[in-house]
Amino acid sequence: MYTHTHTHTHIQSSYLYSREKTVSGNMAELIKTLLSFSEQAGEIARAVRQEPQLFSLLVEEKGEEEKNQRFTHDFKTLADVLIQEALRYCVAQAFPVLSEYVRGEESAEFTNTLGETITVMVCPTQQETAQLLAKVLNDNKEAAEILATLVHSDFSWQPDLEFDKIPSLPIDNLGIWIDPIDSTGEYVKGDMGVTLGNITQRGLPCVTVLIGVYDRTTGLPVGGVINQPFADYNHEKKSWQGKAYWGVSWNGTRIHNLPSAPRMSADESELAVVVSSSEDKKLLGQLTANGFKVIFATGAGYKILAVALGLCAACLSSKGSTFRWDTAAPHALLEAEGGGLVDYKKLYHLYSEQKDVGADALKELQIRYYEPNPPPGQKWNNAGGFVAYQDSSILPRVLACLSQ
Ligand code: 2IP
Ligand code: CA
Repeated sequence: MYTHTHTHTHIQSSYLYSREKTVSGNMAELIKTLLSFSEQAGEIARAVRQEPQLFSLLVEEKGEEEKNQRFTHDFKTLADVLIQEALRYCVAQAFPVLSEYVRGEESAEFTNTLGETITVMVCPTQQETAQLLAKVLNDNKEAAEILATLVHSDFSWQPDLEFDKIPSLPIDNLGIWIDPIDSTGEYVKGDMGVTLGNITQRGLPCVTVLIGVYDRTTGLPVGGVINQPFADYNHEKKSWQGKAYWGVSWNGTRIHNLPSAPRMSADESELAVVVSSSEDKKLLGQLTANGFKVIFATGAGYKILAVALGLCAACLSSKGSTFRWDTAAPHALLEAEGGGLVDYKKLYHLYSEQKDVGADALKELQIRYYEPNPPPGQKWNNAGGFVAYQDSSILPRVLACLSQ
């Protein structure tokens, strides 16, 4: 098995890799293209926020049927829909064989303030895209032009050295999940961020662009890209800088650009578990009573990324508050590190019966990304919750205290 880590790479402004020029179908090219796209998505996300008038124009409330169980007010933004549709376009251009296998959180329909419903898509030319976007933006041609320019820009970039180590694996049997902007609530609010230790609990740093790649036969994640458009704030320049992380795990190859931070050992007295603020209070009490440090953070993608970055030992969600698009990308990063993301309820049940969970059982319990849940459940809901880990030795300790 091949594993390699190095310090994470900031995407540089000196772009050398051009995705437009690569149409070959292998894993290395796919990840490069997705990473380059994620940087473009980050640019769109930042551009929309930096223009306050544009931003207020773009925000609209989600329809009743789309509302997340927990949020009374949930938002989707044109940035969300635009990023998703831009990925669909980008994949169709570079990898036609995958074009019908891109799934996303958002519906491409957007209603402008005049009540007109428009299907947002990227058109063959910048001019056509600008015309379409102008309709969404109540004929604000200037705003439409800025966005169309961003969408049609060729975001080529300098790949990090690890890329050369990704084997030329075939891609024909893969599928893609995108959550164009995870933590939309924080994106709309736009706060700078509140941190506890190394973890940002809320604010713009919790916003991520999540792109997960899975095997259509096994349903398991095989690659992923996470872009954090608002990772660091530069006070001098008064602007945000992004970070991007990627990982590949397939047929014994494990490679990623996550930092090689020292992993926490299960013996450490105070282990951090990151959870949603809506997590079950009894469960939180059991964790703290057993020496775990419980940290609340927003953003499903950000929380699991925190595990992949080694900032906490695990991320736990006991309820069905996330969807496949929230977990596919960070799950792939964890797999690339030798970790995983398993169904919480199934894991708990197995542990209760056997008081042990072996490697084979863990493989079985990994969340899969190919098939929807049977009715009456919500199609792509992670209904049994999940536990995300970098090192599986943490699981028995978490489970032991939960079954007390
Ligand atoms: C949300 C977002 C929320 C998360 C929720 C996701 O996705 O990541 O932050 O809740 O599960 O569905 P929490 O932060 O409590 O974990 P989106 O912002 O894309 O709707
Ligand atoms: Ca999400």
